[in-house]
Amino acid sequence: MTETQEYDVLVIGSGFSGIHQLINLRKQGLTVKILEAGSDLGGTWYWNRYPGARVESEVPIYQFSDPELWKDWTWSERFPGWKEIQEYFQYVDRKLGIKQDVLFSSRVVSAVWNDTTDRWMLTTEDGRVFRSQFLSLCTGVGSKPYIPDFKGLDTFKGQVHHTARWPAECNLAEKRVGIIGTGSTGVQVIEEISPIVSHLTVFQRTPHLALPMRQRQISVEEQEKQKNDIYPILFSRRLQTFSGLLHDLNPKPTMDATPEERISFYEDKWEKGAFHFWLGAYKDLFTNQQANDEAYAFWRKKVRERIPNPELQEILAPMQAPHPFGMKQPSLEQRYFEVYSQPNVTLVDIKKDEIEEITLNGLKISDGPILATGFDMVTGGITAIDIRGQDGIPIKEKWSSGIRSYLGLASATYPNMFWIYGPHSPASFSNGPTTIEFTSEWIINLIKHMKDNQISSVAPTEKAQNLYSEKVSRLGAAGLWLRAKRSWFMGANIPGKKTEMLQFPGGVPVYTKLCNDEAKNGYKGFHTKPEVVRKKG
Ligand code: NA7
Repeated sequence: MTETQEYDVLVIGSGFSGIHQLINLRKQGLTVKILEAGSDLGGTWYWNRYPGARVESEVPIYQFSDPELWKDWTWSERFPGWKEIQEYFQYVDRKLGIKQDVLFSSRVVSAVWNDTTDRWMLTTEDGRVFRSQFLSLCTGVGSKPYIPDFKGLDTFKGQVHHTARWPAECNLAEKRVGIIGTGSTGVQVIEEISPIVSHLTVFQRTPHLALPMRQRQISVEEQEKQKNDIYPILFSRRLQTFSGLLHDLNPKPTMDATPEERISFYEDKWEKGAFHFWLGAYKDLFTNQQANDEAYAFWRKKVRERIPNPELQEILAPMQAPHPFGMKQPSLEQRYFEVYSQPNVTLVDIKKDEIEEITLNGLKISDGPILATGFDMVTGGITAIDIRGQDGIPIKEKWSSGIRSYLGLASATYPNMFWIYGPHSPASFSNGPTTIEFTSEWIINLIKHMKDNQISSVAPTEKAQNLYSEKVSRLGAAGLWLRAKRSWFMGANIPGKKTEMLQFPGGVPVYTKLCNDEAKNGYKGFHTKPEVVRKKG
């Protein structure tokens, strides 16, 4: 029998969220341990090492804002790849000694709350037990890979790899490769491997309405100048825009602009690249079908210009939009639409004839398929753990009929449990580090408040939770989100998962105001239990 280890806070996951929690909770004099399933730091950047994996938020705002962590770090590109981001996490460790407080290869399988002692008890896959007053879920939005139930997959003789479980050694040169899935991941893999494989067959169910990345190298000199002049300004600007990026939505209704104005606006966004054409668009793109159609027509024209073959044009950028633009996550591409003109690439439109069975002959790929089929997004990392709160009901069961949260960071009956960059938070509608740093600091301030006021535990009230959860649903219903079939934004990519808005779609400033008001009002949306009650218990 191993001895139970006791901490003030147990954090699950060592990506941006977990590391931010560790660094800043330690500053409060609290004992903290991170339990991490992987064997190194990085979270999503540890797991997603498939060819071409690259962040879609740009530097410098895609990093920690603490000057200690940027003053002598330089990036090489506007959108760094996974290797460079992994190196960044090693740098953060060298600076602040992160790994000393992380237990790697420690997958948490259960977390059970004891309402008498006000402690969480966590158990890992290999049977180790840990106890803490606070539980911080930093499991990320895409930590549970989704593999569709393809008949014949388990008997398939070739190699099959899900992109988020990419093997360290995998040489695709001269191989005949197939890829299922053309989401953000699929786009990146396809671009990267198409020049090296002997043949690539892409199985597309839904065309991907990708946007130009406009990648570029960034020099040390450029970054040094920016560090002196504007880094702190850029980091604070992040909290003022809808998306936590540096650009913002345009409040003007699309159809109020003249056709010339509109085209010039779209051209400008297109040239800037990245998410400017999406999260810097006319705001009614998200709510008005006509406005959305205008944006799609521009996108289609731009993309078709890059595809000489009319048949391919119709599969990749159809006349009829596959779904409202931006209601499924648009990826950032570098040469995606040119790939299909290569002689070694075949595009198979499986829209009408979905792949049900993986067979060597059926797919006509001799060296096995890559599964870029996504994740049980946003909730999957949390519901994969058997988490039981005051009433003993697993969170997976509780959320089967819909996520219940207060402020996208806590849930009633699960005291002293918080999550970062997860369900009902702005999560992927925002630049990761923006929402992560804000939420992490907010949680730490609440813990500080509890310590200062001898509070042993807090949990959202049902009333506050209902109001907030209804707000997320209402904001979701006001958009065109539901018109996009199988979108992970709505949980609709996973068969059987409830279709609902998984993230807060109201923008970062609205979200942060709700959270800040709650703190200013003395955390009235939470039940509190004083220390003294716990001691008697
Ligand atoms: P996504 O965006 O969920 O994409 C998954 C892709 O896999 C998508 O093209 C799906 O087609 C396809 N898919 C899923 N199931 C099947 C079946 N059964 N048959 C054929 N094709 C299928 O996941 P990603 O990993 O690309 O991206 C996830 C997020 O991670 C991304 O948005 C970034 O924020 C980071 P569909 O569109 O459903 O027709």
